Amino acid sequence: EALSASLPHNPTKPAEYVQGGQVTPAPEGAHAAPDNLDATASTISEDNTSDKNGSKATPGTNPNNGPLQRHRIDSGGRAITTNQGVPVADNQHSLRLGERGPTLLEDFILREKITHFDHERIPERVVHARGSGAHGYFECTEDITALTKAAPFAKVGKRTPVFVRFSTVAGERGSADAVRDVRGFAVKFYTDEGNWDLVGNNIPVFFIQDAMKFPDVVHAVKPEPHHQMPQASSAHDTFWDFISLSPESAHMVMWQMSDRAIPRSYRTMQGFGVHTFRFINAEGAATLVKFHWTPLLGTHSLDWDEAVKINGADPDFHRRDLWEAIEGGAFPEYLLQIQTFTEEQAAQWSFDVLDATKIVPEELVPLRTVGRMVLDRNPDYFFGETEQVAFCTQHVVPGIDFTNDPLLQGRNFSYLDTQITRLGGPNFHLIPINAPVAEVHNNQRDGFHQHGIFRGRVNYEPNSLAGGCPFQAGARGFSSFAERLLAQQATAEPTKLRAKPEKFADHYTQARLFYASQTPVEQYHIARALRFELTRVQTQAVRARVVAMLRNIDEGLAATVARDLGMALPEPLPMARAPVEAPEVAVSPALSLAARPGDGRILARRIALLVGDGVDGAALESVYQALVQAGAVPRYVGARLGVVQTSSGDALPVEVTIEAAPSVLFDAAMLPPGAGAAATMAADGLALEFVQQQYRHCKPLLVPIGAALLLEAAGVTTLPEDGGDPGLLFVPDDQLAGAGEEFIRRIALHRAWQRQTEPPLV
Ligand code: HDE
Repeated sequence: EALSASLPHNPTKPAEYVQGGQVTPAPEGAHAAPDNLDATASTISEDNTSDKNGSKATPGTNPNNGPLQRHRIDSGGRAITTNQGVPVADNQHSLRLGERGPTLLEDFILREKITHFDHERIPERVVHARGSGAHGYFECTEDITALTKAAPFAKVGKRTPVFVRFSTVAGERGSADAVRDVRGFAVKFYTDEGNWDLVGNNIPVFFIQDAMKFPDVVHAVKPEPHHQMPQASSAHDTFWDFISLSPESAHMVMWQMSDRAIPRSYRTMQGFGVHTFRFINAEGAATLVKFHWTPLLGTHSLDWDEAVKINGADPDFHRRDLWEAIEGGAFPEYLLQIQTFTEEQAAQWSFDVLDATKIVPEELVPLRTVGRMVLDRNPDYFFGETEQVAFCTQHVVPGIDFTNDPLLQGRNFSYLDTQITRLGGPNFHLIPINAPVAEVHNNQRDGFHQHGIFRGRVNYEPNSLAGGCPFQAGARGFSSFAERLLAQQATAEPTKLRAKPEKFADHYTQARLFYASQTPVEQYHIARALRFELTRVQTQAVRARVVAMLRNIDEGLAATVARDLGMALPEPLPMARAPVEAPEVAVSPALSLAARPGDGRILARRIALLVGDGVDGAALESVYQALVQAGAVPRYVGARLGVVQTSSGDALPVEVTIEAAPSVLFDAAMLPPGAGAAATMAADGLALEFVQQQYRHCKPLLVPIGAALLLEAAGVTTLPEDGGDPGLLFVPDDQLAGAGEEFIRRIALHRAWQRQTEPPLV
């Protein structure tokens, strides 16, 4: 009482309660909000209504439409103006002295237009430069208020608007999508207690354990500095040089060489928060947590040969897929799943949960579904939203806190810092896509691009002239978890040092776990990827060091890669610490892509129906309609645009040509129903190549028996011996009308990898 009475200026500032060098608790009531303010007021209520964004969003709509709405510009029915709003009479001609005379400096309209144009580019992100974004919402589906007080989990059914950006890491802004790379999976939650950014990847581990090495690993994978090659590729000397000298990357490299690094779609890949985070509940109790996003459509990838060709046929493959799926109403949906555990549990494990090169196997701590995320709206303006969105790992809200993972700690510095260069100053939070839906009040003023018009003369705290406002939120605000560091260091008090915990030195146990948990075809793909990458590496010693590293992961894998590179098996790389003899989990089926086949839906899958003169129009129409009903995107693909004549004399429109939409852009195909059309195609090299690639890339094929000759002409003469090719559906021509359903079931299987041989059959 006496203390607060003696501090008239700002009774909410704890530092003012320091007595004798000790921080004493603030007096009762000191942190309370002023009487005239509803301390529980939030900008979005649990019922999805909001005074601030005014959306009164009904379930299924995106409450974030509101705040962005007032920034949208629609020039329909409007005249061109200058940036000062002056109507422009002529936007075609500069001002000159006579038709053939010099242009006049006076032409402010020309100068404004050109000057703006000259400055239209901003620096691209130093990593993750190429990305694609989408709006949506997160919905809490399970009550976890016992674990966290974070706003998105306040109530089952609560929806929080999100913006998501998927990205590749190494390539530049204009590089191709289907490259071998990690994918960024960054989610910005616009919660009523401020923005929470969960800036994850589609791979749950990372190359390095300490932020100190991040500039090095990025320099190594980016195009080499002397000639700026190769673009968006890790298949070069500097990358593998770094990897082979950084054995902590062994686990990550296994993931990166797996099919995870060539996803079929952003809609068919998982996302991971990677680091161990902390949940904090209302009582201030902490639980360690790992975040997982799981796509309902399952996890599916491309074939490497296919990916290479896609990059030529459609460099925007993933961007287009996401865009078209959302435009078509096939909204991508992911479950948010968590693994939670205590410090005490984690301390028992053979790996350190602060080490970002380690996972917590699902067999050790099962996943628990707590919410779902639906992406239901494409951005209006790529630059304004997808390019200018600024994710920062340090954007957390009450209920979420960090751990001491040294990679995460470094990220918490880097993201805010990088935006200042990229977005031109410290006010990037005012850019509409970054602006919180929650209100922002503080005394951070001025700087480039300030948009606010702050009222009053007070821009400091503590103050009395503005009644102490804005005041400290106290118990309502974010306060860091009071972690007791000494308790972790049983033996000694911590000293300043540059070092790692002991368990960080085990680089191979989980690399082995990952490889051992892959299906044979996935293991084959890893070997093939390593062979490809290392063949591109020119320095023998680098190749040898990588194979030496592989020997510590799997002798069979090392032997295969060495054989394929035509080199002798080197000695294994010395290990900093022996792998764990009896790890908690030795094989984790959950690590295989096959573990998540999806829910059987084929939403926005692209299916080619090959057509030529003489095809059975009714059969085609029936399969086409069945595919449309299933949410897929069928296309009549022919040799040229126009129409083909069906066997019954009708005209069937060709929607796209093989030249413009080659095989790799389709997930499956139906060969032409009608021997005549099949025979014509068998004489067309492009059509043959189409069928060959559908087959080589293990895609489901609906083969009318009458068109089997086209398959043969394409070189598919020997079918897998045991007949075990679920991707080949032969149907008698008179039964095609009912074949759609079975075809859809085969498409949902994604690929018939059984077909893959070395060398490929066709
Ligand atoms: Fe990032 N990372 N990163 N990163 N990262 C950036 O921030 C960084 C790491 C991730 O779509 C940059 O805004 C450091 C792990 C994504 O806009 C930069 C370290 C994971 C995105 C940066 C890491 C990520 C980024 C570049 C090691 C997975 C794209 C531009 C300590 C959990 C976000 C930018 C978007 C972007 C730094 C490691 C994910 C420079 C220092 C681990 C998804 O700040």
